[in-house]
Amino acid sequence: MNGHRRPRRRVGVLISGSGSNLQALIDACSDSESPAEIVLVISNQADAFGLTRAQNAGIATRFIDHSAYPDRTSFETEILAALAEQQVEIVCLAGFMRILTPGFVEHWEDRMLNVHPSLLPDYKGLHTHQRALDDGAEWHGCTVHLVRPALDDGPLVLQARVPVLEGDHADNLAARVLVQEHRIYPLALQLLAAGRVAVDGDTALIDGVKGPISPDALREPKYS
Ligand code: NHR
Ligand code: GAR
Repeated sequence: MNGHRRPRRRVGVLISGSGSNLQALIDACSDSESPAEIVLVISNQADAFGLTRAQNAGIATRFIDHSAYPDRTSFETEILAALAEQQVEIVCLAGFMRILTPGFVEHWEDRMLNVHPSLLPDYKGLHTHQRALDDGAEWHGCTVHLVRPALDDGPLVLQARVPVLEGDHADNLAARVLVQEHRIYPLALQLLAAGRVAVDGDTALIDGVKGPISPDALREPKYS
């Protein structure tokens, strides 16, 4: 089975919470055609529901408690050891709530993805949905990007837009965006794992096309 294909890229996912994006990644990687395989899920919160999701899928899990370490670097050294032990090649942040030091980020340069609930570079940081509403934005959305040391920075890979509707509140707007996160995050991981993402400075190239691109663009002939 699969003997004629490249081995799957080994993926580690870092979480802190419910992990609905983790579930979307797990579901996509369960496809026998997936170029990516999730081999480890690490949480810095003991009670993160994402750990249960991983266990239910037969994926190895680790709880690494940041508060048990004197500083960020020693916490990250433990994460790096766990990732190395499982021979992880690509890291996905999925609601992981600890800022990573430049040393960790540089170790995973162009091999670490994050999903952010805005159309980056708009609305870096927190409370993105409320800020889009407060600005009267017509469009909002989400982005998958390669992680660089600066927060919510880095080459943009995929972006999905959602309309802001009359009467929207942050909660229902967030729910509409989350549906799209669950669509673009697995797609971006598949693209990276398949070697279809290149990086030129601050720009990601997806099959040679400058990112961010829309998931719909992947259905155009040049991508298939
Ligand atoms: N690290 C780097 N270097 N770059 C990014 O873009 C990162 C990152 C680490 C996490 C995710 C991001 C998010 O999902 C992420 C992106 C946590 C914080 C934060 O302030 C900021 C951004 C993100 C996640 N964390 C506090 C800290 O001191 C702790 C907050 C808490 O524990 O609740 O690390 O939004
Ligand atoms: C997602 O909406 C993700 O984009 C957001 O947190 C949620 C995590 O959900 N991330 C940020 O706000 C980053 N600043 P999940 O744990 O169910 O995947």
